Amino acid sequence: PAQQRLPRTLTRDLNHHDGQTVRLQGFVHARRDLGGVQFVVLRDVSGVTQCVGKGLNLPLAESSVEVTGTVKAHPKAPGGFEVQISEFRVISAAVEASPVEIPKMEWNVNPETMLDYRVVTVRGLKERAALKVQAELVAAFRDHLMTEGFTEISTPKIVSAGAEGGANLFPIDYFGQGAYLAQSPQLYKQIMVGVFERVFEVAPVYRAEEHATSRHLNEYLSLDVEMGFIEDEEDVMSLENRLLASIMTRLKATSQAEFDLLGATIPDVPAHIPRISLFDARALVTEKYGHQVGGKDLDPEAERLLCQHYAETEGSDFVFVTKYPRAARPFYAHPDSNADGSLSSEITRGFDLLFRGIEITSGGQRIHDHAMLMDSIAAYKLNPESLSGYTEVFKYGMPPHGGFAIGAERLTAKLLGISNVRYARAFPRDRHRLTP
Ligand code: AMO
Repeated sequence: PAQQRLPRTLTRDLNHHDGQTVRLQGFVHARRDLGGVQFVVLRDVSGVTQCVGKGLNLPLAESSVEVTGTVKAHPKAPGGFEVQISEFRVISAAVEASPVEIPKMEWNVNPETMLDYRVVTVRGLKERAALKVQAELVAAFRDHLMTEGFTEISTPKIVSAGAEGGANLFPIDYFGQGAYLAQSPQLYKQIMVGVFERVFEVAPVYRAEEHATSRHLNEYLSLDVEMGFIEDEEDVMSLENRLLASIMTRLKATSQAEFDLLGATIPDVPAHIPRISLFDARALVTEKYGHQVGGKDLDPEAERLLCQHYAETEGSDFVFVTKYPRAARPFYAHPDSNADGSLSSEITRGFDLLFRGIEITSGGQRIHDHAMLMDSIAAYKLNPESLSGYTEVFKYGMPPHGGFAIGAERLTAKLLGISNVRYARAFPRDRHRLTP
C-alpha cells in the first residue's frame, strides 16, 4: 500500500539524504554491466545519478525504473552521490533499443536524424534544458506582466484574414469556407485593449514561409503584448525593457544549472537599452563595417554587425531599432511625427529589438483613429471588407495603444547559444517537417 512506501526522492536532493535509504524513479539514462556489478545512471526530471547494484537484470536504456537504495557520498559520481541499490524494479520496460543513445547524442553529426527521433532525443539533458529555460521564460513573462496590471487573453488561431500582410498565410478549409491559420494575434489583441487596456497572449502562430533558415519556423510561440493609453512607442519600449530585465532576473534564480549545462550566460539588461533609428543603423553598418544593406530593413548580416557594435561600445546585448519606414511595416503602424508636429507619410512609430545578432521583437504604436485606419487600409490596397471585423471597433473610442511580440524560440536560442530555432521547440514545424 502506498502509505507504507518511502516518499519519492528527486536525484537533485540526494545531498539531504547522505547515508539514508531513498526511493528514486526515472529513466535508464545509461547502463553498464560488469558481470559482478551493474551500474545504472538514472535520469529524473531534476538530473542524473549513478546507482550501483549486484545481480540485476538490466532493462534496455530509456526503460522507466524504480530504485531503492542507500545514498553514499561519491566525489566522482555525477552530483557527488551514488545510490547503492537494495531493490530494483522495472516500471515500464523499453521494448526496443533507442535509435539514438541519449547520453552520446551529437547533433552536429546528423541533426535531421535527431529531429526524426525527436520523441526520444528530446529527453536528452541539453535538449530538455532548452525547453525548461523556455518554460521559465514564459512563466516570467506572465508574472511580470501581471504585476504591471496586464490580463492574459486567448484569441482565435483560425481566422478569416491575414494580420501582417504578405503572402505567408496557411489556407485551411473551414466547412467549405476559406480561412487561414493565424499569423499573429495582432488585430485581436488590439481589440482587447478596448476591454482590459493591457493584455498579453502566449500562443503559437503560423507562417507559411518556404525558406529554410536557422531563424524561421512555420509554427512558433509568440509572446504578445498590447497596452492602451500610451503617449507613444517609447512607453512600449520601456515596458519591454523592464519585462526583459525581470525575465533575466528570474532566469538567474531558477535556471543557472541549465545555462551552465549549455555553456551559456544570462545577459544583463541595461536600465536603458540603446536605441537607434533604422536610417542611422543602416548608415552605421555601412560606414563602420563597409556592409551595404539591401532592401528596406536590416538584413541578417546588418543585424549581426549592429549588435556587435553595441556589444563593443556599450556592453549591451540588446538594441532597439526605431522609426521604421512605412514601406517596411504593416498597415496598422502609427505614423511618426514630423518636426512641425504633423504626421509623417514616410516614417512610423514601429521598432524592432535585436538581441545577440538577431531580431527577437517587432512592435510599435498602432493607428487608433478610425478615419486614419481606413485611409491606411486603402493606401496598402487591402480589402476593407475583409478587415471589417477589426476596423469596426475603432468607431468606439479606442485609446492610443501599442505593443510588441517576442519570438520565444529566437529568444531562447540566442540566450542559450543554440544554432537553430528548431531546437528551441519540442516538435518543430519547418518546410520539410510535419512529424513527429
Ligand atoms: P513579426 O512578424 O515581426 O511581428 O513577428 C514578431 C517576432 O516573432 C518572431 N518571428 C519568428 N520566429 C520564428 N519563426 C518565424 N517564421 C518568425 N517570424 C517572426 C521574431 C519577430 O521579431 N504583430 C507583430 C508584432 C507586434 O507589432 O506586436 C508581428 O507579428 O522574433
